[in-house]
Amino acid sequence: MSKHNQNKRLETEIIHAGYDPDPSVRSVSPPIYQTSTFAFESAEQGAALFAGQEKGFIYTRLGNPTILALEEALATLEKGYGALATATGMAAVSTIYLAFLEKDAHMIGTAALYGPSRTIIETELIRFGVRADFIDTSDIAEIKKRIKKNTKLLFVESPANPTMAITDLGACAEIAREHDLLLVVDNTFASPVLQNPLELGADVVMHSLTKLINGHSDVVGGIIISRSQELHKRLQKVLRMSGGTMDPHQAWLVLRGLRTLHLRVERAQENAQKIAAWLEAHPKVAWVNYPGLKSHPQYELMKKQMKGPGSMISFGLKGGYEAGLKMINSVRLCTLAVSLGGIETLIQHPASMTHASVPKKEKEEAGISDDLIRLSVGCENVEDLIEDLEQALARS
Ligand code: LCS
Repeated sequence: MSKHNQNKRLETEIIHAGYDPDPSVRSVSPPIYQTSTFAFESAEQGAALFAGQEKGFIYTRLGNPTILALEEALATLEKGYGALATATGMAAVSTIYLAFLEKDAHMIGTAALYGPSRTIIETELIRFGVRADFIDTSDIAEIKKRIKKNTKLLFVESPANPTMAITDLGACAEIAREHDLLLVVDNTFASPVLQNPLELGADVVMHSLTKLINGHSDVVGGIIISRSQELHKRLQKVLRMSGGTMDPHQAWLVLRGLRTLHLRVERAQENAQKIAAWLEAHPKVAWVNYPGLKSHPQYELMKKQMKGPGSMISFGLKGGYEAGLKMINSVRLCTLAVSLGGIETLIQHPASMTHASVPKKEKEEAGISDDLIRLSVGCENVEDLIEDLEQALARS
């Protein structure tokens, strides 16, 4: 545990948590332990390590010092007992499902979940009898109605991808406690800078590290942070066996990106707030979903449970799908690409891209309409971004 891990303020923890200068050579940047395995001093020591009687590293799938530095940093930032780094965000999702959903179990999930987080249940886990109700989790009464005897998990994404709907996490935590369910929150869109679900009563938090936390669109990764030792141990057991663990070099890259998280989140959010207001006032724009606008249905809830609305916007044009396609084909500074949370602004069409795996009817019910365009606002100069969006709208 780093000496900096002493309840310092968030900006300080982002920069220091998880690592102190290495005692052997005093390197300020953490070493990359690019090794698959660790030598034992003796056969007896190897046996003691495997038996858990001695602490130490054995084999990188089971643990590695560079990966541990990232895990400790994120456990600190999300105020959890412990964290587990995974190969991708989807490895985090599937580890959570594998750990907590047994044969014939039922799950309640946010309808506008990242496409594959939903599709893996509906097309793969269904083979083991697992069923899920994907609903608008911002409607708390609806969650209560869907609970069954075999419901094990309440899996919430807030803000949701790509509708930006916000779910009351405190209310969900209460329901989860009352009905003996686990509340898991995908906190990718907020990052620990804007929202700490464990503090609001969640049991497990996860992120796609590919997004805001790494922040440079050059690495994939995921993380699972648990409230308790019991949950952490359960997830650790499943992750180590199923093998969706992280590589040391990947962990080092994510740690490097993490160290500027607060600066990037603040700047991108400032840009997003200006762009959302500008879009809302534009004559060609039909609607804008951004939790920082008073027109957002959960604007007050956002102010209550988040420190800010973030940098993701979705919107539709009066000219609908056709006009939207022309617009995203006409951007010059913004990049037409999936993913989000990087320093560069990305634009995409969820119905045919990130959420293509979700059937049309379910997409419509979840609010992922054909005209929806998603903008991940980056850290560029906001005037340059608005000029680019303006010229693209002129062509739409
Ligand atoms: N959770 C959320 C909220 C996501 O947005 C994504 C990926 C994942 C989990 C999965 O993470 P990955 O395995 O990709 O690291 N979202 C993407 C998106 O909206 N565009 O491209 C990927």
